[in-house]
Amino acid sequence: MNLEKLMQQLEAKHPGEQEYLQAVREVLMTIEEVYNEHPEFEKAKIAERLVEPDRIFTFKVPWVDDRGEVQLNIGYRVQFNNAIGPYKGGLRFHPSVNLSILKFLGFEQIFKNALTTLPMGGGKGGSDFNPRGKSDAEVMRFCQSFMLELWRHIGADTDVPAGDIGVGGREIGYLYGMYRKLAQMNTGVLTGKNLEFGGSLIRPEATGFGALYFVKQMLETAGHDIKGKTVAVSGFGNVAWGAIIKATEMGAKVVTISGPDGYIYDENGISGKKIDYLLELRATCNDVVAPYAEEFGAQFVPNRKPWEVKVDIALPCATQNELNGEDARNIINNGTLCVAEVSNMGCTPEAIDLFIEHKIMYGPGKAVNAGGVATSGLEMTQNAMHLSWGASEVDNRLQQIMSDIHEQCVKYGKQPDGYINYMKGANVAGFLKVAKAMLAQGIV
Ligand code: 2IT
Repeated sequence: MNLEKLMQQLEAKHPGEQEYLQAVREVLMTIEEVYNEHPEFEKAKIAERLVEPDRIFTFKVPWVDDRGEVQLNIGYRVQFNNAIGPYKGGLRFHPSVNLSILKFLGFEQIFKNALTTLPMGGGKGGSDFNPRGKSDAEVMRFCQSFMLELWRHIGADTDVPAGDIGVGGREIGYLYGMYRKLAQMNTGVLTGKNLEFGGSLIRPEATGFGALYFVKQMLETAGHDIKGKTVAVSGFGNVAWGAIIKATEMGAKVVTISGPDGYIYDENGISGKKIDYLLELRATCNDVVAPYAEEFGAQFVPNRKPWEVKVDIALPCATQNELNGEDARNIINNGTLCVAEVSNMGCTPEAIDLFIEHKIMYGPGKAVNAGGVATSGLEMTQNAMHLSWGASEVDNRLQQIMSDIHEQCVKYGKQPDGYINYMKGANVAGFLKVAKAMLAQGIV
């Protein structure tokens, strides 16, 4: 593989798509060695075929707001790779959404889904719709208009969307209602559904729970116990919520959350009804964390990120590239043991290089946060069987899956000096599964 040449070609075809090019470079860099040991990969141009999405749909989403004014957004679905199963991945509704972001997320999803051990390909979609300040009725009309286009391209055995930033149970409900009406079918075409119409227990908690199962194993592998450790979390949405619940249950103390307005430092720990309060904050749709400080007498630090707080474990739970080189230097100086991305591509390449250079445990999003999509996979399984499992059945499977992912990372990421490069391990394990599937299925 000629990495630089491949990147140049990709850059020429997709100019300025920074997040997408960043995600591709990271994967190619870490798989280069194993790729070159398999001449059959080069011969079948696996790398070139893997970095290009199978197809992309973009569509207009017109809707009417509460004042009767017509609004327009753009909708997207990127179907990236379905060599090992139907396209699978979330929908993101956020004003920052563009093709670069959705292609990076779709690309990451291929390897993440491969790691889950379940048969799911990679896809992602969404819209530049901004849910901030919107009423329920506006969100419903937007979701209905969005599905009016999307429904043609998805299906329980072809492409199964779910939630991501800005898309939770409420949005999935509206999307599902419109799909059911248009397709005249009740199927597992979306995951993250409410329990009454085919959703799975534990799915709302799964991303955060899975992340903590993974972090616990990272720590144990290095001879540490999670009990009594302090944790910095960024974000305050669904992913942060699940992570805080499980970290607290495991005996760790979470001392921060954050929003676009700044971060909260709560030295007493975010537990009990403070965790429930996060759901209330989210439900206001104002996208701020400052009210937490007034409610519980904690410290609010405006316009700053939580990575300056001295903790044992750092968990980015907000969005891509939220932790940069400067943050990484703070984290290293503070003697932090472990950084695990619960958000997708939470750390910049500079931050990751610093962690690896300083031998700090670093878990990449595609391994750490895979419990979310894995439990979506379990929701698909239950839908296909027309039954539902109890919470412990789902949770046990989730724990087993996270443990399998950890094992794959160690297998392919352990260095001769004993340091585990989880980024390399996750990328190589995910890649090998997909590459072998592509190879076996010919040039298609
Ligand atoms: O980034 C992710 O893995 C998700 N947003 C969840 C995707 C899914 O299909 O459950």
